[in-house]
Amino acid sequence: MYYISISQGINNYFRSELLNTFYSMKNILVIGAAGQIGTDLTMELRRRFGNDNVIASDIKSPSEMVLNSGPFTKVDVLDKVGLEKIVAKYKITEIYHLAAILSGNAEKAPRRSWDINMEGLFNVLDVVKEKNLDKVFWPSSIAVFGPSTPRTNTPQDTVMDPNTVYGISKQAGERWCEYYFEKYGVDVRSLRYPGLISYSADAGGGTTDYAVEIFYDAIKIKKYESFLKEDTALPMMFMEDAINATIGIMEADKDLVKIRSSYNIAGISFDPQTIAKEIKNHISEFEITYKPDFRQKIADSWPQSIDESKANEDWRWEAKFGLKEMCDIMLREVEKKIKK
Ligand code: NAD
Ligand code: AKB
Repeated sequence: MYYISISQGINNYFRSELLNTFYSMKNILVIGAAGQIGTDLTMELRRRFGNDNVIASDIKSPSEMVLNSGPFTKVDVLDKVGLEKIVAKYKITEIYHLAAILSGNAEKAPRRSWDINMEGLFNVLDVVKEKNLDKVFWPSSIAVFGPSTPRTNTPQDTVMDPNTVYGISKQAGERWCEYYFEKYGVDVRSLRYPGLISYSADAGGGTTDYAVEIFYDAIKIKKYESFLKEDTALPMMFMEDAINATIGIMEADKDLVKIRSSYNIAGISFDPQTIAKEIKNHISEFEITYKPDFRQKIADSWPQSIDESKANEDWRWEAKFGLKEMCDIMLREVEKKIKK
């Protein structure tokens, strides 16, 4: 017994030393950590790589969960000098750059949104290049596609004619990411996220936000007025899948990441009437009505479903959550949150 506990102690000691050595090799900066993805991504990165090794940053304060679990620092991604100081102070080795203005909000402030989305990306890419950081993640979106793109099973390489400020910035961003990889060897990795569905933080002003809001209204008032028409199908993804894809591509061997613009990932495709039906299976009184607004036109220009075969082949990506599993979790977690 005595010997076993000593050997366990030694094992534990070496395991924690090993983890410390591993952790100390990796210091991650998350920019946009107060947002919908940043909140969940920061927590998962901290769980995997250690709280102190994941520095959260944003222009606004993050959730208490993020604030209380590790370092947080305010930074405007447009302030390159500020960014450099943080990179030096925390000996950052890799960056997840999430700060952006999403599709709906960007249409309300085009030039400002362009500046944040593009100048922000340039600042991050330049810091990674100049300070010789290991790698950087930057998300693109299904918004890179446009009205002339094939709308079902949209291929990785196809016509792209985005007609929103946000979509144009994502398409330009993809080109620049590939350019920085080819010209300067910056190890940039990127995914074209579908609409993301989560409960930890609110959605950030996009066209797919209805698929998050609907759960809150279904639980609070048993009805929802959708700003998209009933048959507007879009690709969506549960956040846990999105986080796994994000960390998955960042942790993949460099040689496996063959596309340096951005990878298609598919998720689940559904329209408002289908998700409403699934919610009704849990809340029988739930009713949905439709009042399309300016976001309808944006949604009409985006794919309905995505071909993700390159991501499946290159770095073995596979999603786990279907519509039913996602709705079960969302209803349970949003209810808990509302009751708190
Ligand atoms: P979000 O709006 O919820 O979060 C963005 C965060 O960036 C916010 O917390 C905001 O305060 C911060 N930010 C804005 N301007 C900043 C600045 N100048 N400096 C520092 N921080 C700033 O967005 P999200 O949904 O978390 O999206 C994160 C990224 O993923 C974005 O690039 C977005 O385009 C992309 N994306 C998101 C989705 C989705 O469905 N959520 C889908 C496709 C792509
Ligand atoms: C948006 O609707 O703007 C985002 C996205 C799909 O990029 N959710």
